[in-house]
Amino acid sequence: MPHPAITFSRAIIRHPPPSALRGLRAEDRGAPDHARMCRDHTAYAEALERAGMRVSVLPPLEDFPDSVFVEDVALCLPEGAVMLKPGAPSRTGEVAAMQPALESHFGEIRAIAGPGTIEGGDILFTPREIMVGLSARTTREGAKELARIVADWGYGLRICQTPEDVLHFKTASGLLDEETILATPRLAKTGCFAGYRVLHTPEGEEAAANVIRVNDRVLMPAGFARTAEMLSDAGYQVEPLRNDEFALLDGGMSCLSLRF
Ligand code: CIR
Repeated sequence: MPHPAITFSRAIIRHPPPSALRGLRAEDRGAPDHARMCRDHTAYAEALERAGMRVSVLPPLEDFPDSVFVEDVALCLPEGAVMLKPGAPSRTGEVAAMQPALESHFGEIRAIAGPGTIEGGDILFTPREIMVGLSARTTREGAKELARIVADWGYGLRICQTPEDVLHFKTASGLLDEETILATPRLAKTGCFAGYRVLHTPEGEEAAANVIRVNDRVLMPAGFARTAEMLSDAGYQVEPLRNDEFALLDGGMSCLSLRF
């Protein structure tokens, strides 16, 4: 099994509120079922724990239907946390609600002031660099502000392009180890992963790209047998998790946690 890219010991997640039924979605394929969402969320937390993380579960925020997708509001780095600035107006208030939870873990908290916007789903942190995909949620100004904010921590930031009609850069990619990325062929074709080893999602399984490497295992959405087999054949310990309800809101493995 290839070495993990980064090791994690803690995760922060937030309980899905009943209002999640009204969460944002690119295409309406029906509302998620709240009870099933809670069940899958618990299973996700347990999977993080099995991977060796201590998981803090924050209370639900009824005023913010998408607040279960905590990844979008902060970037957690070893040197400190950066509060981000969602491009979706209904999600702006989630940032202030998250900050107190991070203050107990990080000595330094910085923040994107705007006017640019940037969501965590568009940020792929690798041991070499921070990649940011511009999207309908993440602007060039937002990416450039993040670059300025993390420069004195020694990080280089590379701006890429999230494919059109794809919510986030990491909807179509996930880091598997320090040099390997799982990506949809459409995103990989842009050349943004030059210098990395890239594994492509099989045709028809593009929705499996949003995996997360957590210490000794890869968490991935269940129901993508060919991707699971490909990753397993490549030496990864794969843990498929039910994600149908979150997928109705365009959410996947990475969005549900902040890991550090
Ligand atoms: C949204 O549209 O903002 C949510 N329904 C889904 C956010 C998913 N987040 C992520 O991929 N990082």
